[in-house]
Amino acid sequence: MPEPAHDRPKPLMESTIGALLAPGKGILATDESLPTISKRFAALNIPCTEANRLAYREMLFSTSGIGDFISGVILFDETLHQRMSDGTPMPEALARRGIITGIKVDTGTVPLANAPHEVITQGLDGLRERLIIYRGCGARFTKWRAVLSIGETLPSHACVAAQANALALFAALSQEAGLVPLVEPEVLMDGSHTIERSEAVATAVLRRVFASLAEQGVMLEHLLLKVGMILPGSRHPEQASVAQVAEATLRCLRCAVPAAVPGIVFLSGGQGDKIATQRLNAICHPGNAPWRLSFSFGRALQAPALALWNESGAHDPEAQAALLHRVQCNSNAIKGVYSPELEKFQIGTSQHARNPDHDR
Ligand code: 5MM
Repeated sequence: MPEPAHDRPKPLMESTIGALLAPGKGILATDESLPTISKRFAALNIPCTEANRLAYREMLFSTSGIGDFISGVILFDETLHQRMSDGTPMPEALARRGIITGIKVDTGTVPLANAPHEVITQGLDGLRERLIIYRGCGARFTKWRAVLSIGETLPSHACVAAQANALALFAALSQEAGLVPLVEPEVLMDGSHTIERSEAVATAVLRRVFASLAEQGVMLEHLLLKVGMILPGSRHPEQASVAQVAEATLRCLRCAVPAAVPGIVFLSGGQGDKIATQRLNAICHPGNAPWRLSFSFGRALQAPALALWNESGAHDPEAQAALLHRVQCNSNAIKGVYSPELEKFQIGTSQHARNPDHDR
């Protein structure tokens, strides 16, 4: 029988949350599953071999100075068990840079029965046992992504309820293991819907997710929420201003997310890297919210670095400078002090390389 909520391992989760939400720092999502990383590599004609996946991720994590702006990295199962080229296990290499290891624990999506256009996220079978292994390997937080689409009649109540229930079961099991769950209900931006519809759907989804979390006895103080910004559909003819996106996003979150949740981190969801940073800056203006706000971007942090990456190299100064620039810009954004002017001043990694203890 699981321990009752009040007996669960709280100090570890509290210190993990405190470190993940450190001022000026965010989370780097590098938990692309095999199909997703294959797609990203294929777009640049990079062979998707295990050696290339390792070299690419080693390049990202060994960027000098990254620990100044990144508090946590989300890994895919394969990466958690890999070693850097000097033999250091991945979680240890990250810890040396002051970065906490997180792990994607869902196993992807399959079509939802009786709902031809919707999916359900899998991975609950055997999760309790896997979490013990992940914690033993050094992971301190977990992530589960539920995907929901907007269409004329989508998402269905059945899909929202099933995804919310799976997220809550995942979160309860993670907390039982002393791992902080990153609860990610992602409403995709694909479609031609308006920003108003996007806000209404996201609000309804979040309300259902928090109802399910309550049903499963999940401690709100010991989880982080990962969500998308409220945007019009990517095929909607009118795009929204940065201010409109920030207003709609904050209104949605205030209506649906209890203040007991310590932090909300944003995914980028296919937005361009610079516009994602501008919108993050507008959302995170100080005093805007009862929760700490930050980023957990995948594509919007990695895209410029991946485009520059020389596939042979686990140490590629140009790609690393591009990554460092993006994490620094987003660090400014969560303090509300980013301006597009900063894009002109991409710093190189060399200034950090002068001090070998910089990341510790
Ligand atoms: C990095 O991609 C993550 C895993 O996606 P798949 O299961 O599809 O391979 C994804 O969950 C990611 O963490 C979030 O969507 C944030 O990434 P973006 O690119 O949306 O910021």
